[in-house]
Amino acid sequence: MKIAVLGGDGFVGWPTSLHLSDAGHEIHILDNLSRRWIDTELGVQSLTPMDSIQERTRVWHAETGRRIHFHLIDLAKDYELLKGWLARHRPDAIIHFAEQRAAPYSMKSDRHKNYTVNNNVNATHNLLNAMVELDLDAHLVHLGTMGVYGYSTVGAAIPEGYLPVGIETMDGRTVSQEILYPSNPGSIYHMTKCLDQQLFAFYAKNDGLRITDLHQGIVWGTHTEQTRRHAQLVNRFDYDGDYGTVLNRFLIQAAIGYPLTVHGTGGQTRAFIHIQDSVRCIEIALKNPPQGGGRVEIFNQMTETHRVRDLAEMVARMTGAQIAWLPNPRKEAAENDLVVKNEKFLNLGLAPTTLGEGLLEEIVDVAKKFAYRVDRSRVPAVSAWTRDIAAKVEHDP
Ligand code: USQ
Repeated sequence: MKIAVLGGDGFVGWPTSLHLSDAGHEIHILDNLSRRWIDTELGVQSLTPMDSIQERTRVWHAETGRRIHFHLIDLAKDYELLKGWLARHRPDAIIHFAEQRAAPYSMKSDRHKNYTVNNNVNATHNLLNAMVELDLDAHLVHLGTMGVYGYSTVGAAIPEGYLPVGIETMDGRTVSQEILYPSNPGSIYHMTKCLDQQLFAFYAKNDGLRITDLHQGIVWGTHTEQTRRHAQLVNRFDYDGDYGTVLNRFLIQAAIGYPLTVHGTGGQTRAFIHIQDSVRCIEIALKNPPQGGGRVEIFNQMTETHRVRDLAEMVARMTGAQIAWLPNPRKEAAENDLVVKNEKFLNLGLAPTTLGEGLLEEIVDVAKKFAYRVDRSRVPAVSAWTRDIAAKVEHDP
């Protein structure tokens, strides 16, 4: 297939591009390199030394003989450029990662809230709009988030996107209907993914676009089979308070002798998936496009759930690290349970990589290797969800 990977220079986009190129597909990365600009804005860098996208694709070609094409396009701002590119290339499938993905970054300031909403919502809408205008019947696979559901399960498992409900009619009958699971975002970033869901539902219904939305959990790990092949193919690996995600942060913190930064009681339960499974799931989704019919296909892309404090205790046992119990900069439930259905990927052949498989040590080793690149002052998470919380977090020693 000819596949456009929008946001193919990012944390999941890059290993996905390599995985699909390796599988024989013709890959075109469209990216505005915003993630690299945000590193510059924040004054942080990936723990792993990353080369330019042009250099990465050159090395991939030298290693494998396969080409990955790169096109510098801002989806949110350059509608005509995007439309022109799609008109010329008419890809068979489009994978859409091209959004600002960090919840703390999205809550930093009014400017960051505006940026995240404008960037994410415009990127998604520009893409859908152009596909209809060009009569492009490509399968669109979008990377969504488990965060669209919120994290309280009221004792029931979260289904894969849709919820059957019974509605009482005026004449006293009960009719059943299927609705999108009620969205309950916990940050501006997560809210943009809820808005994406509405855009997808409309364009699938109105224009018959074939869309798959993958509600992914928190990714852990950094390497995939392909990024291991050459030092310059390495994936990015974030440790800072805005972009580093919880388990990867704990592992890096353990490697540099920094106390593990648990927010609050660490009672938050979240869904997780290893980066290798993430790229496999995307391939499985590509191979199983929806047949149309006006309904968006939704998968829960996660393999395990864990409580934050259990992860911290596990990493502490494994490495001898200390745990720091910190005031929570976020507005979120202190404790929650979470049960998630993920049968669709399992039925399509996904064999999950779990925490128990020795990969945690590998991540600590990667972190130790590049520990000299860590700026310890950038480890704390300082983006607060409200002014009240900011005042508390600042005043708590
Ligand atoms: N947390 C800590 N200590 C830390 C960092 C985080 O206790 O040092 C806690 C947070 O308070 C939160 C939980 O760990 O309760 C998860 O935080 P996270 O930063 O690992 O994940 P999140 O902000 O939810 O976002 C990440 C990705 C996002 C993706 C999402 C999937 O950045 O792109 O959509 O995970 S999910 O969480 O399932 O919605």
